[in-house]
Amino acid sequence: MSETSFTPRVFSGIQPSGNLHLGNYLGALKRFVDWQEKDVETIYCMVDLHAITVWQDPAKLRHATRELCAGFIAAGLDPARSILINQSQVPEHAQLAWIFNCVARMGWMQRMTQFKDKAGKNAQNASLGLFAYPALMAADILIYHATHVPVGEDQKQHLELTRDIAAKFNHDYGVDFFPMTEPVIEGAATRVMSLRDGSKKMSKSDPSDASRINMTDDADAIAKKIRKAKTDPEGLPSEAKGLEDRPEARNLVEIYAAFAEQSVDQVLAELGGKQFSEFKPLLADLAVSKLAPISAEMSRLMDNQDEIDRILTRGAERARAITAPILRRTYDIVGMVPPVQV
Ligand code: AQP
Repeated sequence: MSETSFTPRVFSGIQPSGNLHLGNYLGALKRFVDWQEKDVETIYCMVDLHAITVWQDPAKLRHATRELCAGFIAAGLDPARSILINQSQVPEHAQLAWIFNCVARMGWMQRMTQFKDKAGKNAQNASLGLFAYPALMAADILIYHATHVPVGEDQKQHLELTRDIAAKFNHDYGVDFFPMTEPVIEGAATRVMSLRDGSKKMSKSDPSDASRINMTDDADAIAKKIRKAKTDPEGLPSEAKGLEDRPEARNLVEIYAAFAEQSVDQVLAELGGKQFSEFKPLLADLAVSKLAPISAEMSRLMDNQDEIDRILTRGAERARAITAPILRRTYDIVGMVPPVQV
């Protein structure tokens, strides 16, 4: 295990907290598939230990974890080419997280905007796990010595903290053991916004179902949500700067661009001048053509949950071949006595 050069390796995860949505798909899942197609090792995780930082009904959590695995596969992840894992089945994530809890500083955590957003006004009543979330996320990534992490824009701050934790660990112990991971935030829709309010990101926990397109929505529901999406009275501009200060309009154009694999400028060169009454049906058709097959495949896969459980068990075995030696070496660096044969 080299401590100075790191082989490219991709890791990322999604919480199985239900309502997997278009933002998760365009910002994360679709990018995961792109990386799988490159000549690099890819590891993707259903981060159930993160999900329980806020209350989860146990039966719903189990269902959401299997459904998320079905979503990964339906979107194009191949368990033979990518390692697909359920975080709690690979105990080294939580073990390294404890070490990182002792490396990260309280002040760093207090600056995390996601904690402030999720804890809201009642931060004293938030779980300790929600506060420590970014240290577990750093462990998820660094237990694989992952070099690249594809995520949506909202995770940028957590990835900067991952680098801070790696740098402090390396510095405190005088080693070059953990890599400086690169966040990979790319594509036309790195921050998909709510369909009801262009100033809020599309989110699993938004109480309004109309605010998001769920990956389990059928064609009718997708088309209806796009038809009802908030817009402004103007039509589409012919270039991107015409979308400034028009968050709802920008959001719909970016979603279109991401599905069409075009830039926003390319979309506007073609469709600029159209009214939203003309654009929305085009967007709905495109979204349905991309999402309906994924949703159908998810429900087919959910009919065979034993197979999903086998995929996750095999994934965990493959993952632990990577994580166990990295944890062992971390413990050695920190000064823990290794077990011996008795
Ligand atoms: N709106 C979004 N646009 C682009 N990317 C997004 N991601 C999430 N929302 C958007 C990306 O999806 C990946 C997994 O996210 P997560 O489930 O781990 O957590 P999250 O970011 O907290 O997702 P939500 O939907 O916002 O959940 P709640 O409502 O529970 O907070 C990440 O790569 C994320 O960037």
